[in-house]
Amino acid sequence: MSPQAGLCATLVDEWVRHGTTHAVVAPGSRSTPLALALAARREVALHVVLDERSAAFVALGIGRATGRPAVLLCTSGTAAVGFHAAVVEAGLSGVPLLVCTADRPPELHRVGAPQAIEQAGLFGVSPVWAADVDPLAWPAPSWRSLASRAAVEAQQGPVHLNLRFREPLLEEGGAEPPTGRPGGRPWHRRLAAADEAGLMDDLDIAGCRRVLVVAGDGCDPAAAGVAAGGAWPVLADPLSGWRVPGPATVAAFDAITRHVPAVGDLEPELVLHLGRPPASKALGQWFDRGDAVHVLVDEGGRWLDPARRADVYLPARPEAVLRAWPGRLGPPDPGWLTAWQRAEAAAQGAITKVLADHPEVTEPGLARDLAAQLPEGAALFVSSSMPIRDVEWFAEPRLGLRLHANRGANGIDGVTSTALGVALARGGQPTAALLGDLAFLHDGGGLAGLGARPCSLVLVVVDNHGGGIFSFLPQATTLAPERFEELFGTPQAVDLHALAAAHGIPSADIGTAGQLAGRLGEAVAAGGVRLLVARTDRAANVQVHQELAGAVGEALAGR
Ligand SMILES: Cc1ncc(C[n+]2csc(CCOP(=O)(O)OP(=O)(O)O)c2C)c(N)n1
Ligand SMILES: [Mg+2]
Repeated sequence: MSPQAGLCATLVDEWVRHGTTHAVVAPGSRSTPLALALAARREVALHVVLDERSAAFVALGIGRATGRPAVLLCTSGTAAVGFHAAVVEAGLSGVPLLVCTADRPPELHRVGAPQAIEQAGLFGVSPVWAADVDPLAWPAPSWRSLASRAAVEAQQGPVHLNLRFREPLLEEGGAEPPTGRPGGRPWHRRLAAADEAGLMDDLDIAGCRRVLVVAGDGCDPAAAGVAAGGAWPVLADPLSGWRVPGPATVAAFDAITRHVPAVGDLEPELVLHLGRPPASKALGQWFDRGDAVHVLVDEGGRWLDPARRADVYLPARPEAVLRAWPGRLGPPDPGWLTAWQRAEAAAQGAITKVLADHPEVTEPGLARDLAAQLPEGAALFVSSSMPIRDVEWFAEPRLGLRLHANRGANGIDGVTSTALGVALARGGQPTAALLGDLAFLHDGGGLAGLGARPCSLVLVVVDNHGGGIFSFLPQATTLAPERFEELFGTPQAVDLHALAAAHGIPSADIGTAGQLAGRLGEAVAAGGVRLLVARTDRAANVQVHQELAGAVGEALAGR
């Protein structure tokens, strides 16, 4: 199967599942793969119109009359420009329209190839959503999601898919699209909150008794009690504000889901993802192996689903769904919550035991202890890389701690400055930051004038002399050690105390795991800005993570 023929068959199949009934095609050669795929489906009425400007207005009229997007297709070059007037009108009127422009592949651009113009972004601000698609760059498992999202977004106005087709454009033989959702369902759907009741029947989830909640950034911390006291296990990312003590709270989900054979009784039928997904790869991979129905709830209706797994996007308040749905879905399996509670208890016990045997500072231990020992009412800003993972994976549930992290783009930049912003906004209330050494050095400019700021801020830097996260990647074991260090480990040997002193910021070492409480207490009591430095070793850090995972695995197997 050629990728582009397969992609086109998949696009059309998903669009048919979304109810597409009309396609308007302006003739041309580069658009052959999609034109043939459209012509192959009886469900789609095909209208061929020579002039692209007219074709686009015909499609606009169909969208106006039916409330559903017509597919509009042309070849590459000025043909695509001809669509522009109707796309502008569809954008301003909010008329559904699915605009597909065939394009030449990237290697034929800017070399004098015929009909090769810049088509990505051609329609400016008019499209509600756009994708520039090289079929070779999109793996087959992503095709249905791409098609489905285009159809969902096109309900609100014009969507532009720029499709970079390569020769041969005419493929022999049929192309099998990847399997779709059962029952002819589209891959994704976006529902209005009002459609929720229909959703239960449609997805056949009203009978689901093993419901799992994944709570991430985007939940309302004020509703933490609803989640923690509910009948469904809540895998609570600390950034959700819902990692509070309660019968339903599960904190050690990363460690638990690393051990698939040991967690068979924890398999959900339905997963509600509330807000942004956690960093845990183990959790995502575990979901990929299961066959649960996934529903993504986000108040802003954002597509926070990098795995393209969600059946349904529900633009609703997470806490509202958590209040309303248990009543609609019927009584949960009695053993369901208990199974997760046992797993959580076993995992937490194993983590505590392993860390108790490490009197030296470990990165997981530091994250766990810092989150536990900050005073009531404190805030903690956490930098990307291992600090946010260690807090997500090892911090225990507690009350009275607000977590913050720059997880929109996951940069390691601006960390001291963001922490300062958080601290300034909180007046004299204690704020701490858990930062990697490279992240701390990256924002060296953020130290300027910091000591004189009117706030209470304890900067805790994990100094593993470089990028510790990279030691967990295959690069660490595959590349020659010197090459790995040069490109990834990026060792640094800055005297962080001297750096702080140069800015007039008092500092101290955290020399052992047991010293954190004292140093933190002193720093918080002193107020102002302080630096605490904990030295760790990157190789030893990989080992302690492995030791923790192994211990949790054994504890789960012995439940
Ligand atoms: C602005 C920016 N540059 C580069 C990266 C890529 N990056 C991700 S983690 C990392 C290393 C971070 O090291 P450190 O802050 O010491 O944390 P550690 O990995 O040791 O936990 C880098 C360079 C990034 N995420 N953001
Ligand atoms: Mg580091």
